[in-house]
Amino acid sequence: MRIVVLAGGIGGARFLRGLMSAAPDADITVIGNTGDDIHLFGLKVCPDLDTVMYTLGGGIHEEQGWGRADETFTVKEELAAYGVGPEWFGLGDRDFATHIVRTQMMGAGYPLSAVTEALCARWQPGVRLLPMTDDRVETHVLIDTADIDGSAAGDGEGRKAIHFQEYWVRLRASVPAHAVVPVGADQAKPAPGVLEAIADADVVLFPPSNPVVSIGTILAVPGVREAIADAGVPVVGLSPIVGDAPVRGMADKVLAAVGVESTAAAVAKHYGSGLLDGWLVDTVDAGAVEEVEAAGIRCRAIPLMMADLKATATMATEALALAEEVR
Ligand code: GDP
Ligand code: FO1
Ligand code: CA
Repeated sequence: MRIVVLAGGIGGARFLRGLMSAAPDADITVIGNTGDDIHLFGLKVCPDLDTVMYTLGGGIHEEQGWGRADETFTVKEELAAYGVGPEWFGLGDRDFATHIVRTQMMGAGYPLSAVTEALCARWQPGVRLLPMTDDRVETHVLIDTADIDGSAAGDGEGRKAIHFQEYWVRLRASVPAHAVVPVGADQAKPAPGVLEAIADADVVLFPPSNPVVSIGTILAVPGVREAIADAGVPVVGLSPIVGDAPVRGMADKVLAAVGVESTAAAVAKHYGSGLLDGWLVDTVDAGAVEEVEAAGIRCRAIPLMMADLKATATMATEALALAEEVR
């Protein structure tokens, strides 16, 4: 079976582990979000691609969910000693090597998709990991300047767009987001293999990744949403919202920015029945099943906490079973 998964970072990567355990013979292509990518110290950093690669390749910091296991921060400390920041973004020594290799290859003319393949030759994630695009896309978040500089609201300072990583990592999503813009997405082309993988898929899965800044950004690359709709295969998602809140992260803040409530049903309806055929919600949200089905999306309530590999594999099995049901 050929499975295409649209993935962000931690939610996507952890789900993929369960999927690989539930369907060991499946041919899995992961289309990874690159809207979180950021250039720091002259290096290109791809947090979500790296989170998937390290998680499936056995190099992830398990508790943290991102970055390398057994990490040290000597380079970051030395940079800080020169007064060179940003200090709010924790790049470790081992992780730095990945960004150096990536940036060096890109400087030599290789596209991100080829670089990702080269990095995966080391990590052997067991899936085909494709960036959503080889073009530069950067998610920016529109905030009120007054919320961060202490100036009085309405004093003419207005609003400004900041990089998504600054919004999440530096500000911890502590101020309202008024808009989320995947800058460059409208001009981006799907990376080689992306549209082909979707067209050849037997099923498309949306893991419990962030619906706005992970899956939403991938769907913002022209052609991707259309290819999924045109593939004519079951599209099944799992809710990242459990009990009306994200399990972790800032999905509630960025959902508010796009006018969507933080509920499992609202996220399903945000994707819409034109895209989504099936939706899994957590048992605590069983009350949402009727509302989702009324919107034309088949829905089931099952435990959706990825507490361990067994629980996550069961989620993946249920997602594949729902796909067969709607096929
Ligand atoms: P990120 O790029 O690291 O933020 O990762 P993703 O976009 O792939 O996934 C983030 C989403 O995963 C968040 O909105 C979380 O609510 C969701 N998430 C994390 N752990 C779990 C879990 O155990 N169960 C469910 N249902 N969602 C989860
Ligand atoms: N997340 C943090 O909360 N703080 C960090 O300092 C941080 C550094 C970092 C470095 C490399 C990397 O691949 C990921 C990193 N992340 C960090 C995680 C990541 O930027 C975000 O959690 C996700 O992209 C949110 O969607
Ligand atoms: Ca991310």
